[in-house]
Amino acid sequence: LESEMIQSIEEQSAKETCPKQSPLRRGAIKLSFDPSLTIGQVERENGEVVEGQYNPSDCIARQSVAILIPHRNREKHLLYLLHHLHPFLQRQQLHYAIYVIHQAGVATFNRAKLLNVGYLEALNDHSWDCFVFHDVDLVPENDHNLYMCDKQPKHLVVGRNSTGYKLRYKGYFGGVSAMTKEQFFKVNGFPNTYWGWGGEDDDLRIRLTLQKMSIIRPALEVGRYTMVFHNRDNGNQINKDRMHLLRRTHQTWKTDGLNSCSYKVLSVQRAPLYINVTVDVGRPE
Ligand code: UD2
Ligand code: MN
Repeated sequence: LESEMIQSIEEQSAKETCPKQSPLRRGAIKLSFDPSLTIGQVERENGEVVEGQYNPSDCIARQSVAILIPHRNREKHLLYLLHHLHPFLQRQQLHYAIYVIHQAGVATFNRAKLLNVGYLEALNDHSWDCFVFHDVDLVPENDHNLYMCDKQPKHLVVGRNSTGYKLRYKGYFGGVSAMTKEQFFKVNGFPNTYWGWGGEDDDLRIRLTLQKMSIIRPALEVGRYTMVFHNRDNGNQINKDRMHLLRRTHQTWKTDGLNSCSYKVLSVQRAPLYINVTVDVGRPE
């Protein structure tokens, strides 16, 4: 037994950092969305994921990445995303965990605040290097699109099916984006004060520009996503204040963000494929 232990310790220390370019990647893949897919099936396909977390066994991952998904009432989209994202991330040889931040109650949805909560709560588990803020309905089509952080904040959705795979506008930062722990901390996170649809992604863009950061993106053919079709949700009506709020971001960012994010965690469930944080984020004042 002792020699076995020594051997396993030796193997561990002999483990090398994973290569810069994972040999497991496949490039563009054809996505399928089978309406009869079940969570049990996705769990069976991902036996190496433990409580939403995965660590490559044969090399040391270059980054530890927390994927944060704001969520309410989109169970089918979540299932499709888990089905595609787990193998996708494993092919990139990342140490990662998937967090679903579930807004409790029926008050107006607050995507940005949920993502702040996700950042703060995930850091209780591990000192993640990198955070990926991820819409539940966006599925990446090409695994060369790296879910890793860089010297500058990264916007991963260059184009998607529903908008002809073109960038919507120059400063666009919505859908899926990646920031290091330090970058996100430096901008004081997202604002907490955007209730309903729209504007919160532009606010984050303004925050990082104020800190002299700039957005980088993968190549057009790599940053491709399929958005699963949906209508506007109940409880996520358009935020009519957003233009007004965006004009004030340069004054408000310091006091509206991570440092003022008050919420109540109602439960943390460690399911096989994700960590579900159910949270009461309050309601608009
Ligand atoms: C765009 C952006 C999104 C966000 C939003 C405005 C893209 C690709 N995405 O998405 O990042 O900036 O505009 O707020 O540009 N959600 C729920 N339940 C709800 C409502 C929302 O889970 O009831 C979550 C879910 O993760 C969803 C995300 O919030 O993907 C954004 O909401 P959306 O999909 O309705 O908005 P969309 O597609 O216009
Ligand atoms: Mn959407």
